[in-house]
Amino acid sequence: MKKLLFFLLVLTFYTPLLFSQTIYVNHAATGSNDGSSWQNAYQNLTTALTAAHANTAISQIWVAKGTYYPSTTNNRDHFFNIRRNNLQVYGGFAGTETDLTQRNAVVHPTILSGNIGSTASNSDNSYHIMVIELNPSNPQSIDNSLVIDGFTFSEGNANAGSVFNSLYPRYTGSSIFISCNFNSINITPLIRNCIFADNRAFSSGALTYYGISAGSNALSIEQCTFQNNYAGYSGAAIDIMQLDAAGYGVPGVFSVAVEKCSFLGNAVDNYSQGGANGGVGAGINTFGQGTLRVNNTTFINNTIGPSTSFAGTYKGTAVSVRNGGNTTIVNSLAYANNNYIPFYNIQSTLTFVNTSVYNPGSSALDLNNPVANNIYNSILWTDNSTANIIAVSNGSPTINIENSILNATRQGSITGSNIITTNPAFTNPASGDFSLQPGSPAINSGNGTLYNNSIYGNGDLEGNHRIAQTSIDIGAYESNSTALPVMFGVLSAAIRNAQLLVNWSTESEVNNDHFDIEISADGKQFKTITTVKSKALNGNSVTSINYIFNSSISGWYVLQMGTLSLLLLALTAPLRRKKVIVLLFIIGAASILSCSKGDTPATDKQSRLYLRIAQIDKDGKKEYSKTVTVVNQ
Ligand SMILES: [Ca+2]
Ligand SMILES: [Ca+2]
Repeated sequence: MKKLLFFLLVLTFYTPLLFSQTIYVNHAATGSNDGSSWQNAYQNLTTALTAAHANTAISQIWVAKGTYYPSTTNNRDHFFNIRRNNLQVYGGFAGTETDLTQRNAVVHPTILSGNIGSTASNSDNSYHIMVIELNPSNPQSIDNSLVIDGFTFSEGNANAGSVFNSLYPRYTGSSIFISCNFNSINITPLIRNCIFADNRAFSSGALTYYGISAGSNALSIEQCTFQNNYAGYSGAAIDIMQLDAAGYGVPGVFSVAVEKCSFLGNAVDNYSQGGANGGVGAGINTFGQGTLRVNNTTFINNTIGPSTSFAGTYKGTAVSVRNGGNTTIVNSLAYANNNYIPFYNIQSTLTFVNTSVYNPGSSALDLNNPVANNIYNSILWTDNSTANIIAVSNGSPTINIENSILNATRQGSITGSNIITTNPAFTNPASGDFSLQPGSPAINSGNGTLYNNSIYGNGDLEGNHRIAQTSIDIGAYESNSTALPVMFGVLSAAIRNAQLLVNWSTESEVNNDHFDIEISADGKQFKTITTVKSKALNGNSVTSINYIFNSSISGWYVLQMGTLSLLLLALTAPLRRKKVIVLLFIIGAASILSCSKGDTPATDKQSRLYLRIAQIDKDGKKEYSKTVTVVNQ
C-alpha cells in the first residue's frame, strides 16, 4: 500500500522541470555574439532583453563589467525595457564566471549609464535608463521573480515636463521607472545589490513606482545604495505613487519593502512646481494609500537644495509620507548635518520601531494632520534644547510613544509609557557612530513585544543579535550583542507554474553548516521540508551568496493552498499519519484534476502558507530568518 501511494503521488505530480537558459552580455566579447556563452556574448544589454522577450525559456541574463547605454543613437527616449516575469538580470561579472557565487559586483561593476550624447553634459542624457512595465498590449503580473541585481545606475536625467508616447513621463524615474501602464495588475519586481548615483529628475525619483501591489506581493528594494540623486519636487531617490490618489483612476495600492539600503546625500527642492508641498522626501516619498516598510537602512546627510529660493515645505530629508500611506521604519538610522527635518508625516500613518533619529539643530519629525504616529523603542534626539523634537505644522495630533527616548520639548498630545528624556549617550555622533555608550539609558530599556522578529528579522542595524542581555535596547543598535552567524539578505517564496520556489541570500556566514526550509499553515507551527547545505567555503563567507530551492514536485498549481499544506505535512509527519494524509491529498488532488479542461484551476489566493529559513551552525546552534508569506501565483 505504501509503495502504491508513493507511485500514485509521483505519477500524479511529476512533470519535468521548466527548461531554463542563461544568456550572456559582454561589450568586449569577440565571438559570434549570439549570447550563448561569455565567449559569444551579446555586446549590449538591449539585444539580450529583446531575446529574452522573444523566448521565455531564457531565465537569466548575465552582464559583464563595463558601461552600457540605453541608446546607441543618443535618443533620450530609449531605455532598457523589461516587460516579463521569471527573469533574473545580473550584473557585476568579470566575464569568466560559471556560477553566480563567483560574481563580485564591487570589483567588476556593470554600469548602466544615462550619459549618452556629450559626456561633458547631462542635458542630453536618457530620461529613463530602465523601464519595467506591464506589457501595454498584454499586461500580466510581474512579481519578485523579476530580479535586477548587481548594477550601477548613473546619470539618468528626467528633466522635461512632457510625457513620451503617453506612457513615459520625462520628469520622473530617471534610473528605473516602474509602471503598471494604467492597468490594475500587480507589478512588484525585486531590485537588489544596485547603486543609484548622480541621477536627476525635474519632478521626482531616481527610482519611481507607478505600480500596483496585489496580495502579499511587494516591490522589494534590497541592499541598494542611493547617492547624490536630485529631484526638483519630491522623492529624489525613491518616489512611490498610488495612481488612484494621483488622479490616474487606476484602483489599487502600493506595497514596498526597502531593506538594508543606504541613502546618502540625496537632495530635493521645490524647483519644478513651487507651491506648499514640494521639497519633501529626499530619500523616499510616498503619495496615497499603500504600505512601505523600511528595514535596517541608513539615511545620512540627505538635504534640500541646491535652490531653496522657491516657497515650499522643505521637510522630510529622509522620508516623507503623504496622503494616506502606512509606513514603518525599523532598525534604521537617520542623521543630518543640516537643520532640515528628516521625517515628515502628512495625513498618513508613520511608525518607528527601534530607530534612531538625530538632528543636532532641529526637529526629528514634523506632523501635518497625521492619521497616526507611533514611536516604539526608538530615539529621536536634538542638541538644540529649544527645538521641538516633534514639531506640529498642522492639526492637533496625538502621538503614541512607548519605551523611547526623546527630548522633553515637543508638540502634540503624547500618550504611552516609559518615555525617557535624558541624553541617549550615542558613542560618537560626530563620526557617525550611533551605537550606545556603556550606561546609556537606552540599554535594555525597550519593550520586546513591540518588536516583531518574524517580520523585522533578528538583526540590529549592525547585524548583531537584536536582543541581548535582559531586554531589547532602544534605538537601532543593540549593546553587548554578538554578530549573527548568518546575515540574511533577501527571502522570497512563491508557488508558480506547479513549483515551490524559494530564493534567499546571505550577506555573510560564519561557521554555517546548513539551512532548513520550514513551512507553516498558521505562521506558528513550522515543519522542515528540506535541508540545503551552505555554499560558503568551510561555512565562512564575507560576500553575499544566493540560494535557490526549486521543488520538483508539480501539479500543485491546481490545488488549494490548504491541500498543499496537507502534502507538506505528509512529507514530515510520522508514517501512520503520513499514509492518511497522503491518501487525503491524492483524493483531493484527483478530484480537482478530474475537472474538465475548461474549468478554472481551484487556486485559493486567500489561503496562506508561511515560510522561514533556519540556519544551523556547525556546532548545532540555530537562528531563524524572518517569516514570509508564500505567494500563490
Ligand atoms: Ca550626456
Ligand atoms: Ca539589550
